Amino acid sequence: MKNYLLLCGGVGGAKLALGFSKVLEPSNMTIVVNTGDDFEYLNLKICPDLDTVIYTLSGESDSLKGWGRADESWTMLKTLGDLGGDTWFQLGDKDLATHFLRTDLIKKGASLSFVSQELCKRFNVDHFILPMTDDLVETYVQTKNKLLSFQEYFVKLRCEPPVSDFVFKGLDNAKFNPLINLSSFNEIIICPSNPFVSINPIIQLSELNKFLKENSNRVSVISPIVEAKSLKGPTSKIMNELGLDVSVKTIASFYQEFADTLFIDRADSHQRKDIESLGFKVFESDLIMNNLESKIALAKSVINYLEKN
Ligand code: FO1
Repeated sequence: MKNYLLLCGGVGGAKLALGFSKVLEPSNMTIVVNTGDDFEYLNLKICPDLDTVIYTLSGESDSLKGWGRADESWTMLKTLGDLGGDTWFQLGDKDLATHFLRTDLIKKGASLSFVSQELCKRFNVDHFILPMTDDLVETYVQTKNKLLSFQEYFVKLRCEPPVSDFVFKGLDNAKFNPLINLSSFNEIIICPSNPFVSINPIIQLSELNKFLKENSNRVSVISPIVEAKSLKGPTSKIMNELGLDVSVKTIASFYQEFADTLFIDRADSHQRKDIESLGFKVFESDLIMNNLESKIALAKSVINYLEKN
């Protein structure tokens, strides 16, 4: 069995990561998660994508929303609102415990990698889930009049302002996660997460960026676009605003220097030739993951293909 490294954002990527975790042993896979969405809120260190992946693999995530915890209660949030506090970012009571624990460990000097491994242990997740870096990288969104912090754009303003660019503060000085030995992985899978805000901060980290460019024959992308629509979140809206065609071909162009295989949905079969002309090997599968079976089925089809090719 080959060794797989998954690059993952939040809700969309976590679905495929869950499928992979049901097929591969922990010794055969590691998940690297975007931390550009992390921020401080009410003096707590919040890591939405890491928590989404950990909750999803532990079976503790709210399956409807895709983020936060199942069977959540909202007493703190309601009380905070009653007292006139800020409630635009919804922190549930159970979820809060994670943020308290993480903030406390970090204040005591622990790295984000250490905290993530601790949380995995406490949530009984055996697979390795690590932040892309232990350094601070913060995603900002350039809108017409204002540079917005990512969560302000995503949650507070519900992705409404048109976007013209993204800024990843701290990226130039951030080191790719030192616990990850890139050369030990035969295959690198770019999950169907938002390429602009979830995957780009990861693949722009210089060590990983160089590795991917030099080893693009080991890198596969699972398209986040099916039939000109995002599988999850604002990917297609952002593509429109950036003047890009909402298609799997645009996804191929975006990743052209980093990857050599693109998994597309059967519904996008007609674009196969265009993508092959960009130098990609193309594999068609069912990319819509709306239940556990379809997540496992997609993971199996990706793994079966890559084990043979
Ligand atoms: N997403 C929302 O759309 N609204 C929220 O109020 C919200 C709260 C939240 C709290 C904890 C957490 O781990 C995630 C949360 N998310 C919320 C999701 C998150 O902000 C986004 O899904 C990601 O940052 C994008 O990947």
